[in-house]
Amino acid sequence: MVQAMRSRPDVIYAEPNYIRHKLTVPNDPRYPEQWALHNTAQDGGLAGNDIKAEQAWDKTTGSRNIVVGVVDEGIDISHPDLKDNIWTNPAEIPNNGVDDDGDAGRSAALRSVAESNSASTKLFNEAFVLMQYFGYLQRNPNDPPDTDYSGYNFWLAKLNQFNGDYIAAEMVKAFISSTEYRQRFGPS
Ligand SMILES: [Ca+2]
Ligand SMILES: [Ca+2]
Repeated sequence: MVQAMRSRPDVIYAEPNYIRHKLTVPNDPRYPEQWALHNTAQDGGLAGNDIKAEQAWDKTTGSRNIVVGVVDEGIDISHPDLKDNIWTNPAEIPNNGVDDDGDAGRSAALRSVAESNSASTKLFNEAFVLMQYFGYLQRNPNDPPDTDYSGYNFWLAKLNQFNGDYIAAEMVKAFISSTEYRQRFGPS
């Protein structure tokens, strides 16, 4: 048909009227509920307000050569959408009591750093002082009156000096009796 049309002298060009279908949409029965991936206003939102996943899947659905690490509390490795795609360590034979790939030393070292007292004290102290600013003063530590983190750094140094003992460092007391706190929340 197209050939016949093309061979006519009065036709400049002829193209088939291609019918295109989306091929790369998940077969998950609950996929239509995923408005964040493809928003058809199914949840009362604005159609098209989504991350354009289908347009991206039309270009690529990824590669098995790319391994994505997800830090989470757990994953259902028997989930039908995941079970064929979960990475397993080909060099490690599970449950044989042997460290086949010889990485036990490295993971033990990482674990001891992560669980060390000094690492957790350091993180605790930083988080605690931030909590003082966000929680008690309800401000960004870099907002006035300290435009250069000097207040935050002062309290962090103090808490470090007391090895994280915020009671001995009288931190909560100092914060709730501070002028800034009183101005915001009245006398304590
Ligand atoms: Ca093993
Ligand atoms: Ca191992």
